[in-house]
Amino acid sequence: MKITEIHVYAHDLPVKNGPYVMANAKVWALDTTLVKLVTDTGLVGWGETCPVGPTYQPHHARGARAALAEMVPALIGANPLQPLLLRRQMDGLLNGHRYAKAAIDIAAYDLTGKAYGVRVADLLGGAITENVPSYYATGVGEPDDIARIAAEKVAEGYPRLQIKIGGRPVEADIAVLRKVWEVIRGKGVRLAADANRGLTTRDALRLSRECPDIPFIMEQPCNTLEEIAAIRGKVHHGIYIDENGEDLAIVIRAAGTGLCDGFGMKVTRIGGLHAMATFRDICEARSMPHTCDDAWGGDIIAAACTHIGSTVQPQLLEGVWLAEPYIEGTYDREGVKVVGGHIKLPEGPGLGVVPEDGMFGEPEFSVG
Ligand code: 0XW
Ligand code: MG
Repeated sequence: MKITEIHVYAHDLPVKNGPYVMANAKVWALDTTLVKLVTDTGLVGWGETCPVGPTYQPHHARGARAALAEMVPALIGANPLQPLLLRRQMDGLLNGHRYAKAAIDIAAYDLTGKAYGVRVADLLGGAITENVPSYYATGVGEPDDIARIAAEKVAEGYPRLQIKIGGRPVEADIAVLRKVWEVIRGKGVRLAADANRGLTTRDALRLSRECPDIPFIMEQPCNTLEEIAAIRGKVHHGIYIDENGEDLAIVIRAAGTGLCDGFGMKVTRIGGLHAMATFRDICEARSMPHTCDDAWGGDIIAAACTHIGSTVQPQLLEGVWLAEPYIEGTYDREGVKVVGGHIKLPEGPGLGVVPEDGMFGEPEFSVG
């Protein structure tokens, strides 16, 4: 099979009741990038990448499209059924920019699944569940508001909550975590306090010391791995790395040196589903829990995260986060949805999401 055409689209995803607030980003709408691979067999595959604004990570929407524009002319004629070789070819065309390469990788998995008549989860090793647990991520907010949302989401069936903190006086974050704990205590819900790089080491230490009775994990408390290493031995809580987990080499280093207890991981940041499966296996080898998320994105990203999430050992899966509860609209009739805190694995073949014809308008650019 050969790739004969590649089309790249930009598409707007408005945030319901925006903005969504994190320590370093406030978002009202997301600019997502869709990739359509067309082959000489007539089969097509879809990929997507969607940074959550330009300040969350060193990624941005127009950067993704510029990186794709750099690579796609040379991908005409490539075999999409060989994601590893495709990744190596992309690495030979452009250094880094894994979040853009991920859109091609996801589309290649979609095509491969369609070509063999199987789901992407099967290509990734096999699904262990058809009903994949999710988690709910609140924004940064006031104690009463966040505690109300926490209670609602637990009642809906979410097995885990992630409370956003950071970017303000740490007293406010401590008050939010205390209030949330009051309403969810005893309900068996796991808790993460995600600072999205937004705490100083001083405030991260204070947060942990003032909440020794609340069993949250601290997700990406500080900006750099060095800052995390500095607080690692002094805090009472487990630490997960998210934004700093930029590639597999960092994951190996963090796991190998005991820098963290788990990860928040994004399919596009690590380079796509191929790299994400390797990440999953590294974590399994060291019994490290992790999420299978993305920064943001529509149904293609949601399906990709759900397929890989379905293959993770249940005791190590911290959930698959979807943007679906926060955005309007779906790419096909069904969409990929969180219901009762869980996501039904799409049936496939491939990703199992077939965007409606013309729904992204004219491509921003095409080759082939
Ligand atoms: C909750 N998320 C997976 C989605 C937001 O874009 C950021 C994020 C995180 O864990 O940092
Ligand atoms: Mg995070």
